[in-house]
Amino acid sequence: MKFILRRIAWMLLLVSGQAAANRSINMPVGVTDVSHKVYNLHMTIFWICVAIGVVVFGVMLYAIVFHRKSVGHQPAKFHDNTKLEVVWTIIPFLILGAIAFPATKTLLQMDDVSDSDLTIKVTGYMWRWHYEYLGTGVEFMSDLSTPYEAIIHRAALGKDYLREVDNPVVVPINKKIRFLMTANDVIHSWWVPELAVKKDAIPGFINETWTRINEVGRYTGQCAELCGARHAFMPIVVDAVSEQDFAKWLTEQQQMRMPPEPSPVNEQVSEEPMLDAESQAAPTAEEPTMAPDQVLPASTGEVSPAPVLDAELIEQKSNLESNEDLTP
Ligand SMILES: [Cu+2]
Repeated sequence: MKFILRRIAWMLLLVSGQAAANRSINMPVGVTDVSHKVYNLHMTIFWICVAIGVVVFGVMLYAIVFHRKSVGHQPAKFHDNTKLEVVWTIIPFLILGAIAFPATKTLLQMDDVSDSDLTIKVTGYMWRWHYEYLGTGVEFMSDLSTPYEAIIHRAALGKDYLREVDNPVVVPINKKIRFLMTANDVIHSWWVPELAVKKDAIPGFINETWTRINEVGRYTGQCAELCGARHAFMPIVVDAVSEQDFAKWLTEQQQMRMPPEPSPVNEQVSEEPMLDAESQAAPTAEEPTMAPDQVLPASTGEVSPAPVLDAELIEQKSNLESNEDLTP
């Protein structure tokens, strides 16, 4: 008996020692207030589970060892013991209540996207991410930048193997950043553990989430929804920078995207309206095609039907009226 107990004690010591030495087996504490709360919640519930485990298995082991039949114990008879049944219903209920209260509070905070300073629309593609900084004109694709030779192990693996992209998402620290998540083909999931953000990107739906990063740094993540052959090759890189650096970066990006000055030659040629995919996709401010309340999709993510223009309505109405004239 002593031998078994000593073995269990050694195993527990070993596991806890390893956990302390290598914290990476646990979830990261993260760099946002919400991530700290999520981590603390996780640890609280973990220790509650440990305590329950120790008590339950302790009682079981004690009963098995000291009340075994071979030492002459008779089984106790406590069928239909109301007191006991009430106690073992109330105790788990109280424990669950104690867990549910802080958990719900944190979940509600994670869900509150109001009063954001910046909104970034994130679209998942097979197999890359697209970022659009709403209202700034800045948008870009973010692709894996690990060389193909490294992926097929014909070149040395870099420090950020499969964790590097050509265009990272740049965000300011200490600002509430709202993310609108959607996808263009299949379901993806935008997951950056250190921001405690993991949200599904679903075609035809818009999910919302937010973050406020406390520390400057580079935070990496990956797609967390099995989305096809190159699911493992669509990493996420978030560069959190100071507010000044972000303003500088944004201005640079905007200048890069400025349309070239129209030359006289171009003006003569471009009499016919240009119909490229982009100009069709993004209506300009001069040609509103949406009613003001339809500019932002509802949080249910349903796509609003295309609004009917006044001219079309008038035409439909006159058609109806002329049909009515023809009916006998
Ligand atoms: Cu994906």
